Amino acid sequence: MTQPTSPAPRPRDLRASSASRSANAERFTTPLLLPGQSGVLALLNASAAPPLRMTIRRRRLEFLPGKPSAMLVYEVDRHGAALINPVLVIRQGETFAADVTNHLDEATNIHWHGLSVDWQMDGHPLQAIALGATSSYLFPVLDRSVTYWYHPHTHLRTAWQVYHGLAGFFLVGHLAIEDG
Ligand SMILES: [Cu+2]
Repeated sequence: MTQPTSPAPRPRDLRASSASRSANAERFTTPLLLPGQSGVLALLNASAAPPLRMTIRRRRLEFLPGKPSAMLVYEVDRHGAALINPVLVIRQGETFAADVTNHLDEATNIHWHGLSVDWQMDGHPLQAIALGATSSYLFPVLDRSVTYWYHPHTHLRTAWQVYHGLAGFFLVGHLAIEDG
């Protein structure tokens, strides 16, 4: 009976991977984007609030230093700070209200993905916001606490507009932060 000739497996040599890990760490200079009080994905408490005044517009955003990207964004002004594609947080049972102005050079609208909303308030392609126009969205938040999202439902342009940035989170729940 022959013995196995191949050497027993050894613990993996970690030196190479730890060296490549540290090389990778040096390349990652852009911190992970987390929801904050302003900027991209800012948290916005929509509970017991007056109607949000939101614009849909073009913006150049610099996610990587020195490499600005041409984007389409949802934007809300909060005391002079721009909230870009804000994370909208509202308690179940409250009424969500937003006046949304389209500053793009094409029609768009907002669909409240996953929420139980009357079709006339839910960004049906027939309910487009014309160039320069403002549409008012108003609906009771009937759904349970889950992560939803919002995005355009523009006839033939939904994917293009989403790819270029039009998407945001809509959370049903309680936001335990002071957002002024
Ligand atoms: Cu959707």
